[in-house]
Amino acid sequence: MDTITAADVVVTSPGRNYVSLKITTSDGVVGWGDATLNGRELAVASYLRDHVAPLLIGRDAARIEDTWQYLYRGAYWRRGPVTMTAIGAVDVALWDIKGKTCGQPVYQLLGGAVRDRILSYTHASGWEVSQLLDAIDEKRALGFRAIRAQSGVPGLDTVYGVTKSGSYEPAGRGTAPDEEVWDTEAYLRHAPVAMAAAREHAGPELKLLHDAHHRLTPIQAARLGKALEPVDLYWLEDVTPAENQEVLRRIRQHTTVPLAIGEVFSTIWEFQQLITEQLIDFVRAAVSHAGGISHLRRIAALAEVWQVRLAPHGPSDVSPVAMGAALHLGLATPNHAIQEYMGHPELAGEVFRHAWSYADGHLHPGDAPGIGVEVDEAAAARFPYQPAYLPVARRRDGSVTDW
Ligand code: KDG
Ligand code: MG
Repeated sequence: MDTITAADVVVTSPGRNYVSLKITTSDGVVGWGDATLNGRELAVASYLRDHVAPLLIGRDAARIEDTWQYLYRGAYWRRGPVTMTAIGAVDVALWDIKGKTCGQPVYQLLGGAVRDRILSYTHASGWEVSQLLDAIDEKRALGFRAIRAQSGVPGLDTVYGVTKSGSYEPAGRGTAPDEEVWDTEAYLRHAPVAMAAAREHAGPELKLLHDAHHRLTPIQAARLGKALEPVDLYWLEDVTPAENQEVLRRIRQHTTVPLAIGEVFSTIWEFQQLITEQLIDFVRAAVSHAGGISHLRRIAALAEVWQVRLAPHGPSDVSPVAMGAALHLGLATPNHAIQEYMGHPELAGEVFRHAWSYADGHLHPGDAPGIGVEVDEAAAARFPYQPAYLPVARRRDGSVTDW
């Protein structure tokens, strides 16, 4: 039996913060998992170090599902992003170990490839509409056939997904979150104009996506969906905060725009109503935040029954380790639709070496045994953790709203 002999947490900040879990076995096999939770990195690091790592020592590394059940059901205080990200890191590290032990890429252990490559989408953003159109051209020149488009909003200084300076990273460094002023009415006036310009510029074939980032009430969401119907979006993402899933029914009654939700959800139970009532078209959970490969696979299987497709979250805060894990799952999952690929800071390339690759609008996990992503611990040590937070949004009257 190959038992777990060590579970170590590596926190590093090559351009942004990443938390990785390294599991070592008695046979000397090392597996890596991603435990990054944007703006709450140290909470997961502590959960892993203080409450999970000691329980892993001596366990059979081959028993991935049993370990998942032990960490989920065996903890009375379960669910939630911190817990589920920690469990996800353990799960991915154990799949990595199993793949390395078998000498197979993980997608082979999941049943083998059901597609040759994975369609990906990236982000294009511009403060002015003309800059957005230029950004779309740049991303198309890189081969992308699916692009998420976000623009600035007249009258606002900060808008989700876009900056005046060009490059965009959701978390700001510092010991407290930046505070942004948000005006939903101004956004609702401008977003249909910007997206219509994007469609007119790009032509009919480009898959265009847009993220409303939890900002709307149900009736505002319904109105935006209707207004965007002529744009023929691939999806409209996170229209409402969606803790209250009943409201999605009302939105569905009013618009046929495809809806994508779920990057902040971490369990199948949070998706249950959205999927079984067909309130969404795409599941947006990340391997890292939703309990790893084992759990996201289960969410995808439930979604398949209801013709809902998997489209894993893949911004810069989903580390190259979780990106690799998502690609193995994507290659082997019939109802996988598309993988978000925002890219990572250049410095992250010094810490994470990955077998997955991008070419011509598509991603592939590669054929290295396991997940195919290794963390260079010496390089990681050169980039110590930097406090960083996602912003907080306030309405014009000063009250806090969803970011
Ligand atoms: O950490 C927050 C980001 O991951 C999130 O804002 C990115 O909405 C996002 C997306 O769709 O990539
Ligand atoms: Mg999103």
